[in-house]
Amino acid sequence: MSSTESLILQLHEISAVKFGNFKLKSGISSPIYIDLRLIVSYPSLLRQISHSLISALPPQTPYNLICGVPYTALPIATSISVDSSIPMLMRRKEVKDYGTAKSIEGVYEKGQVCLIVEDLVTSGASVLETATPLRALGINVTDAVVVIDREQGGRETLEENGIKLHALFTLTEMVKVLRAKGKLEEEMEGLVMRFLEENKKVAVPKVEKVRIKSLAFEDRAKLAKNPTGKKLFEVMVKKESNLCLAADVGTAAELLDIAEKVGPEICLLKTHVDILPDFTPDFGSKLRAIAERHNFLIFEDRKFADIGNTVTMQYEGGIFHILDWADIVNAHIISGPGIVDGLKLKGLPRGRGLLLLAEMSSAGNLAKGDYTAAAVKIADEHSDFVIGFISVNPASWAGAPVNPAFIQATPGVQMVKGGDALGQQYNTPYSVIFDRGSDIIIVGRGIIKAANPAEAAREYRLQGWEAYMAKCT
Ligand code: 5BU
Repeated sequence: MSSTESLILQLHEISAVKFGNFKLKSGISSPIYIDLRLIVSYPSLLRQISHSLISALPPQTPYNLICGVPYTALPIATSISVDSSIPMLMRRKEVKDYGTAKSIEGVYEKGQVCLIVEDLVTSGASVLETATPLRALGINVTDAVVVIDREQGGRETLEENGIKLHALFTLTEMVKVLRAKGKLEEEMEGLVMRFLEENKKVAVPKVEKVRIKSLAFEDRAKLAKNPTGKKLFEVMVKKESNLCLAADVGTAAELLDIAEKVGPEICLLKTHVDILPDFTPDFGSKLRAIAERHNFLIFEDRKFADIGNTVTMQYEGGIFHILDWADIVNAHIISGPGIVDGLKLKGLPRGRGLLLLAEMSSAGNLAKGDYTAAAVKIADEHSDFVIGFISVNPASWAGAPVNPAFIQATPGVQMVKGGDALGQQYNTPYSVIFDRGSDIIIVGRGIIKAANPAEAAREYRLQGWEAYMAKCT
């Protein structure tokens, strides 16, 4: 019996592979269920798997670091590291909002090569989620080794991202061995093979969708008609940053302080000026001085929503004089295109830009479907003043492709998918930029609540930029 056959039989023996009728996390029913977390209870099997994984690599495979995809592959990676005396790195799935807020733990140098270890590859997304922060730190990732390849597009997706996949066996091979060894009835084999075939078809379009190469920000800057839109693209390129800080702090003094600290990492700083109890008329000029020093733009998240005539007054007047200091403001389109005419009347002569709210990040919001499409239509009619959208999933927008001169900026971003107690919904930087097709990540509490906001901002910038680079190659 080959060592692969022996491994497959042992996995079946400990019920890490089961046949029957299982409801998967995604809601679909599956005749096969694989749970390699169980191997931590069988040390000799764990050792055997680690040895086999290393043997599965071609002899010339370059690597001097090992990183397991959290969580199932962590013990496997640890076992390989201990066995081969090659140091390991650990990726945090959730970045702590205290301490150092690092996503990669361990000692490394730029230019080292890290082998990624994973238990099961389906689409390849989880391997990429681990490769992205490593690459962002200057660590090379060229190979990934995995116990089981589900053959659902993962190999191809990783190949396109410069990662060669080495698998101990495919799911089909596993099913064939179990059938040959009498562990599986013919009928169940048929059910499983049919299930795999059907799910292969489901996975393909998803993989192809994320592979549409994006136009670089440099090229999009040339298409922008509005000077602020153009400048924003240029700042992003110059600073290698697609990070917007949502500076929702308690006072104007704190806001100016965090702007100074985080300034080098961001392309844009977003304010809610009406939450600052110590606002004074010189706030705008103070913030603009910091923005100039660190080369970022200022976005007042005012969310205008009234008729054109009213918003002209709200934009330039009152206590805040937003028009004087904010490069960018945003507006709902609930009141119709007149709101854009009103804001444009004041903003365009000053070279300002406008973002339209096409989608929102909060649970149950009503900005979807026809509403989102209406925002795109209004933007097209005012592309001299509108610079883009607040959006959540622009890659999913139906109809004609959106003009690449428009910038997509997405709130609801943290290192881990989740939400808060009041309806906010979070996606990761990688998923927002790479999967959902946005350009700018807007991050508030993920940065301002970190013990070291500048360091946290740097981590968000690197992840956001790496995801953008991955989209352009
Ligand atoms: P957070 O701390 O990262 O959750 O802050 C998000 C910021 O983005 C906050 O200032 C919100 O007002 C803002 N926001 C949002 O969260 N969702 C939206 O759809 C829009 C703005 Br529009």
